[in-house]
Amino acid sequence: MKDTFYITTAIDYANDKPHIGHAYEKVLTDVIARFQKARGKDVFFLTGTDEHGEKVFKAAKKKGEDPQKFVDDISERFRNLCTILSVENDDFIRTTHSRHEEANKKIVKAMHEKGDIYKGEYEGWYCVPCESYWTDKQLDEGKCPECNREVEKKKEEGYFFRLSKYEEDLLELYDQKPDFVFPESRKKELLNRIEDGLRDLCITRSAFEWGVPFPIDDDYTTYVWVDALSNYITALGYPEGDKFNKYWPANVHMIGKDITWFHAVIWPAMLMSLGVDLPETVCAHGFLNLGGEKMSKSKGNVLDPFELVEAYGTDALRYSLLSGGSIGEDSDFSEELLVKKLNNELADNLGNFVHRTLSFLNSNFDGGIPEREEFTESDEELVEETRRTVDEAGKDLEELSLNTALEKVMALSKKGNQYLNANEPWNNEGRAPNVLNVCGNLCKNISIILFPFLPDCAEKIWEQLGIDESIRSKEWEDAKDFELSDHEIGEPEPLFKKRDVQTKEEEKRSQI
Ligand code: ME8
Repeated sequence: MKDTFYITTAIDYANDKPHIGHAYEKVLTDVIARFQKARGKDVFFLTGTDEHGEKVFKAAKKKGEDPQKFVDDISERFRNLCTILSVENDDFIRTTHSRHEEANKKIVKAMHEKGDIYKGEYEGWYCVPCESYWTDKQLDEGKCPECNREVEKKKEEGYFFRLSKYEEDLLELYDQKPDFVFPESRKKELLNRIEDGLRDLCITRSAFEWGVPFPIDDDYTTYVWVDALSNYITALGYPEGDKFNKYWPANVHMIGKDITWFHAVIWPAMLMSLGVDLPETVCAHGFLNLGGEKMSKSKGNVLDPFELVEAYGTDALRYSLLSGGSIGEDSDFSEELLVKKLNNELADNLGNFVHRTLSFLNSNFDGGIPEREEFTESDEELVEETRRTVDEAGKDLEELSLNTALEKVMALSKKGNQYLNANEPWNNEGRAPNVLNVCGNLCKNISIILFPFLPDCAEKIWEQLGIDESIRSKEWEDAKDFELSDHEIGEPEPLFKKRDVQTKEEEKRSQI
């Protein structure tokens, strides 16, 4: 049996349409899922929508819509987002679906049976956008310490989860499992907060709110975070589903840095209460800033991933998201940056190498990759460089360093261009078969290690190389082989079209 690999994204609030931050998280997760498949793992990739809670309810009311209809529409947009981004998720969980609601009730009941839920009263400051309570001490100049927005005083009688009971266990977890939270910098913040003391968590809301009915008391619904976090196991059919037995515990929960507390403290405490194994790693990615500023609707700098795909294509959007910087840090994103990368890196480097190679094969070798003789030193160098890149980029991906892995793939294509320039097959008939054999094979190998990042582009390269499904390997290690020989290729076509660096902003300005 194959090793399994279970990876999830956060489930997105169905209160508004998807933005570029959502696209970023899905693409990051998709790269890891595709890479693990290329490594031979049996991968399960889950994403979905978080459809309950006050924030979603208020958004539906504001539009004058029935909440279920409202979330149905928004959830559909998130599904479409996966499609246009070529994100290959295996399941899409919705928290308003009965498969989730019923399993979530079982989870709350099991925590209750364990003696971890009790009735009490809570008074605190509530932040609706974060769906979180804060104490006086935690507030930042009277505002929410997470998002800096206004909070409201709320007093509620409700049910509490004994989070405080798990304080020691959580500290032990952080001590014993150094990779539980990635990157390291996030761990320190969490440890400080745990060491400050954990308070029990109010896990119910009054029943008129939009949520899963609380299974212990009809007067309440379940707190949206207890509802949402459980998606990672309800989707697998917890408690006895085959998928649960097969894929749990998750290898990676990919989430944004703002929700690390919920995933790295509350979620493991819930799992400890249930007696269920803990996930391997909670990977907290940084935020995308737009033009150096935090993305916000009020600033009007929220970019729509649908518009960007429509304008520049999936590969260009995926590439610009993935090459922004290290996963744990915030990275800058803008339409201008996207176009620059499309022109300078995708078209001028990768597209150029593939097109030069294929066009030369087409016009000089009758549309085929010729046989070759012994490798010369120069050929050998490129072959070795390829094998090193496959190993090193693979290691980077295992360590969740996606941007450096992608840089290495692109550096290999640059090496291909340099090799062509240095060997000048157009001026050297004797060398030409070897050089073109190596370059044809390199195009094939690049497409294998490019596939997790830019699957559409890799498919196009395979097609132009005449490598159909029956002989197409996506296995990572196969990118080390230079075995294509006497092989007929397809029709060469440029992979990328260069674009003007005129963003919508500039367009607007030029119209004034
Ligand atoms: O937090 N850049 O949903 P959400 C990068 N429903 N990532 C960003 C981002 C940005 N500018 N803005 C948001 C929720 N994200 C909950 C999750 S999981 C059990 C429940 C990320 O729609 C954010 O960090 O507000 C989160 O991981 C994801 O997008 C969904 O955010």
